[in-house]
Amino acid sequence: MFSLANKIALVTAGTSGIGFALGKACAQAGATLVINHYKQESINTALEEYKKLGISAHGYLGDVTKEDEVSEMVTHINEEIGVIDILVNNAGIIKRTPMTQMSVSDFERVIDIDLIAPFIMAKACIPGMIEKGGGKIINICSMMSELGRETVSAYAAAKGGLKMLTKNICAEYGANNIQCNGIGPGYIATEQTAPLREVQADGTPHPFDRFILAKTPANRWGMPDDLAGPVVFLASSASDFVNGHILYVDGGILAYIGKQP
Ligand code: NAP
Ligand code: GCO
Repeated sequence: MFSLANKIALVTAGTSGIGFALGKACAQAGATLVINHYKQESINTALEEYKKLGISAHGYLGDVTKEDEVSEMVTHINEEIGVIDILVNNAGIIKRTPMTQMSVSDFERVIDIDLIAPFIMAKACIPGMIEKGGGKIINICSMMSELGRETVSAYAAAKGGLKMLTKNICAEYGANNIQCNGIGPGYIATEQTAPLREVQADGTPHPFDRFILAKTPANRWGMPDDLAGPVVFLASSASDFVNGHILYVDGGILAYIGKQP
C-alpha cells in the first residue's frame, strides 16, 4: 500500500533542500518523478544529482506564481509524461523582517509563492486527477501554520492560509477521490534555515539554534530525509481515507512547552 508504482509525481522546486528529499522519496517508492523550477540551471543540476542516485527524473521550467507558465507546464507534463497523480506543493520562500518594517511588496511576494502558487498548481492539476479517477495533493505547510514568531508575519499568514486551502481542497474534491493533505515540517536543516544555524564569530552556536534544540523533544534539527516516510504515506494508497489533515513532522515541537533554561 506504500508503493507509488505507475504514479506520476510532480514536486515543485524538487531541485534542492526539502523538495529534493521529497522527490527522491517518491521516486524510490516507485513513482515517475517530475520536478519543476524557475531556473533551468537548477533543474539541470538536480537531474544530475537524481541520476547519481539511479533516479531518472524529468524537469520542467516554470515559475509557480505565474498561471500561464503553470498551465503550459502541466499541459506538457500531461502530454509528454502522463497525467499527474501526485502534486507536492513544496516551492516556498520566507522573509524575516519585523512586520512594521516589511514592505507590502515583500509581504505580497511571500503570499504569492507560499499560498497563491499552491492554489494555481492545484487548480491546474485537479481536472486531470478527476478525469483519472483521483489524485493526491500534498501541501508543504509549517510550524507557522499553527504558531506565530517575530519577523515572519507574511510567512505565517501564507502557511496558515495554506493549511486552510488544504482543508478546502479536501472539502471540495474529496468526492472525486482526491486526498489533499499537508506536511508541517518542524525546523529542518536546509538553505532556508541556514541563517538561523550560523555559528557565531566567537564559535558559539547561533542563539536560535540553541532555542530550537530546547523546543524540540528530539533535541535536534530535522533533516530533509525525515520527511521521506511521511510524503510516501500521504502520496500512497495507504492514506486513501486521510483527507484535510496536516501531518506535523517536527520532532515533537508542537507537543512541548520547551526545556527549562
Ligand atoms: P529552500 O531550500 O529555500 O528551497 C525552496 C525552493 O523553492 C528553492 O529551490 C527556490 O528557488 C524555490 N522557489 C522559490 N520561488 C519559486 C518559484 N516562484 N517557482 C519555483 N520555485 C521557486 O527551502 P526548504 O527549506 O527546502 O523549504 C521547502 C519548503 O518547505 C518551503 O515551502 C518551506 O516553506 C517549507 N518548510 C521549510 C522548513 C525548514 O525548516 N527548512 C520547515 C517547514 C516548512 P531559489 O532558492 O533558487 O529561489
Ligand atoms: C523561521 C524558520 C521556520 C521554518 C519552518 C518551521 O524563520 O522561523 O524559517 O519558519 O522554516 O517554517 O516549520
